[in-house]
Amino acid sequence: MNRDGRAPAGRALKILPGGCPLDCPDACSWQVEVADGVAVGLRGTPEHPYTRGTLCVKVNQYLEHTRAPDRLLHPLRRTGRKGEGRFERIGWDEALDEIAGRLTEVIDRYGGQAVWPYQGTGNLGYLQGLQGRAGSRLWNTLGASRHDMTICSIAGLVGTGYTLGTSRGIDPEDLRHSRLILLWGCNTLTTSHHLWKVLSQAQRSGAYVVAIDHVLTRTARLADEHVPLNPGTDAALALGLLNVVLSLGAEDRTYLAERTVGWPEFRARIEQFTPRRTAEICGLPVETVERLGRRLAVTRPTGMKAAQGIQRHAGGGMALRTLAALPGVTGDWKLPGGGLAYSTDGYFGGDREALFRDDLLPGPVRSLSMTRIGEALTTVDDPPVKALFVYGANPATAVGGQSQVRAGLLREDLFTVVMEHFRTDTVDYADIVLPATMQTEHTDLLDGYGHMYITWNEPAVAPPGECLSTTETFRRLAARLGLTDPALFDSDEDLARALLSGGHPSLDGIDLDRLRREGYARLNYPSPYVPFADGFPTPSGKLEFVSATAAADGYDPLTGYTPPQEAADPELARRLPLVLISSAPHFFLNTTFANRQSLVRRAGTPFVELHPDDAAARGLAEGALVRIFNDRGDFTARLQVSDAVRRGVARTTKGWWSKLTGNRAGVNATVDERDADMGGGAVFHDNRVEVSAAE
Ligand SMILES: Nc1nc2c(c(=O)[nH]1)N[C@H]1C(S)=C(S)[C@@H](COP(=O)(O)OP(=O)(O)OC[C@H]3O[C@@H](n4cnc5c(=O)[nH]c(N)nc54)[C@H](O)[C@@H]3O)O[C@H]1N2
Ligand SMILES: Nc1nc2c(c(=O)[nH]1)N[C@H]1C(S)=C(S)[C@@H](COP(=O)(O)OP(=O)(O)OC[C@H]3O[C@@H](n4cnc5c(=O)[nH]c(N)nc54)[C@H](O)[C@@H]3O)O[C@H]1N2
Ligand code: SF4
Ligand SMILES: [Mo]
Repeated sequence: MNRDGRAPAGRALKILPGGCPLDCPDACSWQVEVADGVAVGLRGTPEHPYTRGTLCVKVNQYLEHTRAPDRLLHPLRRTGRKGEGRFERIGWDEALDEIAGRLTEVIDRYGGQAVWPYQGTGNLGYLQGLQGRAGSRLWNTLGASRHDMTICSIAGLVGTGYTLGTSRGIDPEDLRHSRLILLWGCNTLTTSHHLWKVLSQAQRSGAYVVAIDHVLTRTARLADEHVPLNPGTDAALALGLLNVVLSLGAEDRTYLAERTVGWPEFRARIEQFTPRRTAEICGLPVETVERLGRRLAVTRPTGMKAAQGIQRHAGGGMALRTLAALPGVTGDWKLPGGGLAYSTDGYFGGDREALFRDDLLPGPVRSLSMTRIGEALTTVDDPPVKALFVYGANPATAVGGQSQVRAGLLREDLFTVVMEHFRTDTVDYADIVLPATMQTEHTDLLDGYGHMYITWNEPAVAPPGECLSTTETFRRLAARLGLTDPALFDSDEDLARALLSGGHPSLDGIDLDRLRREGYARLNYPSPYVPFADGFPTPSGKLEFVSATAAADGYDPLTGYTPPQEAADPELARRLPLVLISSAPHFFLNTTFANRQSLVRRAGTPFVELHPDDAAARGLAEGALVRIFNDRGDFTARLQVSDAVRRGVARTTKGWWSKLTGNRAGVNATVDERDADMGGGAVFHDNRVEVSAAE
């Protein structure tokens, strides 16, 4: 790459390698075409085996997004009241002086832990974003509170960990070898469409694809079968399918004897999930459970994909723990294309600790949960959070318990800095706003949680206005704070080299020079790759149906089914009959792009989708303005009536900024801040509501 070519107009055209930093498992490799210092073209890298030359409907417009008229280009200081979004332009010197002064005051009076670096998923890069915990060296030096990343995939990471000893499953590309593919609540065509190419290739060569989702999604429409189960009942379905497998004697006895722990106990549990009981829990015809169970019993290899959507409830961690156990019974873990693909995060053996530098911490510090920001800002006082540094995140929109979140952000005594690209809902609550670079303007190194490649992102153009990268902002802030540890001033390339030089075998032969030259590299794993051929990284070295680690953490030692809390509560259902699912929007990435007019036009207005029977029971017609509410809060949306959703389920999407839709609040006003069963995960889909006509 980095080739010099000829632009059609005869101008010199440079092509620079990069990659998409957004929170998407596909982690696309891209090429930026630059002419006269201006990015004139962006495309998916044609020869990249996973990107295959395409980006997506959202990121195809990324260059326009970098040049959008509403882009933040200068530091700002608040002039109005918090939440009003009135600011004046200031210079970087003034901004850094004020931040350094306020941080010093807070730390002197309340200690470092009164500072909360609140980093979200806006950028997943190792240098500028979440994977490298950008800024961690500075926050460690100051002894700031640790930010606990609970919002997305943590419950499943913990759950799969009990069974497998790791959350790493199979290489999603290996699903092309599967004969039966179970998609557990993955709307692949929306949330990771490059995987669909792998799945459709398998389908064309005869694989049977099953979409398990209470919504007939775009993906479910293209599957061979759609299984619309009750929300939060996946683990019960998995156990019911295994019950059928056992009744046919199709379990892999050799694998069970040699490679697993706790089979007699797990077998007894599976026996409790008869097809009839399973069908009742899942709200499915008993024939569906039996038919799919028979198919599972006779089809090797069976590959499964589960993502984040299915774990956002009170039994979400357990659901993933049990899904990871299923291929241990069928023996699929030993076959290419068999097993569970959850996350490939963790295959990259980069030396993350060399970036984080936790050795710089002055002592132990507390952790604050990303999803409990409302509670933390309004109730914690040991010490209280006095300075909040938000970057790559939009908590005013993205987090549950929205009214409490906003009450916390309104606190006059809270000093809030937001580093951003655009004036999000959260920016309106900032004291100081800092303009951040976008992906074509800074250096970064990325991996992906849905494939086995790493990517180098070369800055292609100069940042517009006064935008600064995250790394540079923290270097300057460290200097302004009078800190002198050289670790705080490492260049981006120093950081990248430190990350790549840990000596992990996944990186043999991959160094910075090669990455720069080639743009991306596949990590050193064979393809196809059977991950646990040499054993499982559990304490026993085997797949653990019974886990002493889980028991020590206070969980059922045996994997099984934990029902959702609100969704499975019949008492609550009388008053709030609908389970609200707010899944991924097709045209936004979380709340990113919800200000991009061309995408907003295609996304339409905020909607809620109900089954025709549920709409009729409430006297509501298509297009009606409705109020969706529970005891926590409410929001308004346009009604869509469709039998694509199950009775008893209401569907909307995450993403919309309330200020741009003219709404006081969004879906997260109805969502609870409480934790899922494992890892402090979020419960976005364990949320009962009622819907009525809006006044
Ligand atoms: N276009 C787009 N792509 C995205 C994102 C985005 O916002 N927009 N977000 C990105 C991020 S941050 C993430 S974490 C991933 C999420 O990726 P996914 O997990 O694929 O996305 P979701 O839409 O959250 O959930 C997928 C499906 O799960 C279903 N579902 C919800 N609860 C359950 C359940 O209990 N059981 C079953 N079987 N199904 C259930 C929903 O109806 C939905 O169709 O996507 C990433 N990709
Ligand atoms: N109701 C409901 N809510 C949900 C979910 C759901 O399923 N339902 N899903 C949840 C999930 S899975 C996730 S991951 C979270 C996501 O929630 P957040 O982590 O808060 O992510 P975003 O909302 O996309 O906001 C990211 C912001 O980072 C900014 N940004 C991007 N790159 C950079 C950068 O390099 N530097 C700086 N300074 N800023 C940058 C973007 O402009 C954007 O405003 O939302 C969660 N919220
Ligand atoms: S959002 Fe996902 S599919 Fe789109 S360009 Fe980024 S990594 Fe690729
Ligand atoms: Mo996420």
